[in-house]
Amino acid sequence: MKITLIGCGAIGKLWLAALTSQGHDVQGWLRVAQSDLFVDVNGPDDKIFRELIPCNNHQHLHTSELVIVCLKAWQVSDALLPLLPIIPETSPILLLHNGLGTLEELGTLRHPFLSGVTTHAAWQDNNQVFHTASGITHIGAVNSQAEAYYPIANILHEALPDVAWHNQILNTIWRKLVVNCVINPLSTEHNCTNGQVIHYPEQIARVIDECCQVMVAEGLHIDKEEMTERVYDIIHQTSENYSSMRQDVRHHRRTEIDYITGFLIKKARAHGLATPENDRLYHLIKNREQSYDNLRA
Ligand code: KPL
Repeated sequence: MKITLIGCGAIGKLWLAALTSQGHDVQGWLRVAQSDLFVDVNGPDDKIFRELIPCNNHQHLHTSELVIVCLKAWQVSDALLPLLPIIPETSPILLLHNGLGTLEELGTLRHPFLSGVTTHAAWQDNNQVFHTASGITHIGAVNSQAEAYYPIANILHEALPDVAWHNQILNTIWRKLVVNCVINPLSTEHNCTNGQVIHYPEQIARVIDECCQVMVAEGLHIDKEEMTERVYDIIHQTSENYSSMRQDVRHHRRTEIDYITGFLIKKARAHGLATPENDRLYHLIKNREQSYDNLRA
C-alpha cells in the first residue's frame, strides 16, 4: 500500500519503521522538506530498524492510498490544509494525536477521515527512537465517507499491533481526553511523574466529575465510576512516565492544553456548564507557556 506519514516524531517514526518492514511503500513528510530521513527504532523486543526513508515527494503524496498524521494537535491544521488538494479525495486520512478540536479547524471534510488514539509509548533521544511499551491503537471513522475503510485496521494491525476498529471512535477519544485532562495538567502543576498524580485525589475527582458532565451534555455514554477506574489504571500503567505536557513545559515547548482542557471548556460553555477545576488548570498551563514565551521575546 502507498502511504504518506506526516510528522516524524517518536510515534511517527514507529509507524514509518513498522509499515516499511511490512513491505508498504511508505514516505515521511516533514515541515521543512528533505528528500529522506534516517529512521532508527529500537523495539521493546530488541528488534532494531535502521533505514533511510524517502520524504516529501509530491508525486508519492498525490498517489498515496492512506495518509497518517502523527503531529501534535496544534500543528495539524497548518500542516494538513495546504496538502489536502494534493491528496486524492478517495484516500483516507488518519489523525493520531492527543485531544480533540482539529477536525473543526479543517472545515468541510471532503476526504474520508479517521481518528485514533494510541497507548504505544516511545521517546526519542538524539534521533534514536526507543519503543518502550507496546500498546493499542484505537481507530474509527469520523465522517460517513470513512465508514467503509475498516479494513485499514487490519493492515495497520499487521504492521504495529494491536489496532482495533471502533464504530463509535468519538466515545473512545473522549475517554482518552478525560485521562489527559487529569494526568497532563496535574502532573505539570505538581511537577511529578504520572504515578505521583495519585497524591491529589480531590483534584482528580473534580476534573473527572466536570468532564463527565460535559460528556453527558454531548450525548455520549459515560459511567463516572468506570471512568475513574480507567484514569487510575492509566496512572498505574504509566506511573514511571512523565506526561507529554509536563515534558513540553519542561522543554519550553507549546503544549496541547488548548486541545485537551481547552476543548473540554469550550464544549462546557456551549452547554452552559461550569468547569472551575478545569478552568484553573487551563489558566495555570497557559501562564506557564506565557512565562517562557516572555523569556524568548
Ligand atoms: O497520553 C498521555 C500523555 O502523556 O500525553 C498519558 C496517557 C498521560 C501518558 O503519559
